[in-house]
Amino acid sequence: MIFMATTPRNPESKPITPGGSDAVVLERKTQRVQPPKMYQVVLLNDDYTPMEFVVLVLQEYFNKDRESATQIMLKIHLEGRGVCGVFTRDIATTKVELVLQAARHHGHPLQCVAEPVE
Ligand code: TYC
Repeated sequence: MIFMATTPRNPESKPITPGGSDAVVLERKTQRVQPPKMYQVVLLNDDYTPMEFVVLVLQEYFNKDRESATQIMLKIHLEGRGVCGVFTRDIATTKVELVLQAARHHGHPLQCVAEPVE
């Protein structure tokens, strides 16, 4: 008898055990892919870093246009901190390192952290 390859014939829907009736058949488990945990990169206010430097950082490392970079900088200046972007963990920690490196290079005390998003 010839069966079509795409139509398994197993009317009693018992597990097919090629190795004989005592073979172990593992149930197939549905695999679900979870979205990655996300991290927000936060800039902190201080009294010494020039406003212009913070605006440039937001444009350079967080792809903000001049206007939204200025708004975010002012929010940080007034409220103490501000979110610059949300990323996967590796991207977020890399951005923090790049910002800290640039700040140190220019002699500014600007602080930047990554924190998990709830
Ligand atoms: N407070 C700084 C000043 O008055 C400006 C500033 C803004 C510094 C944001 C850090 O993340 C910061 N020069």
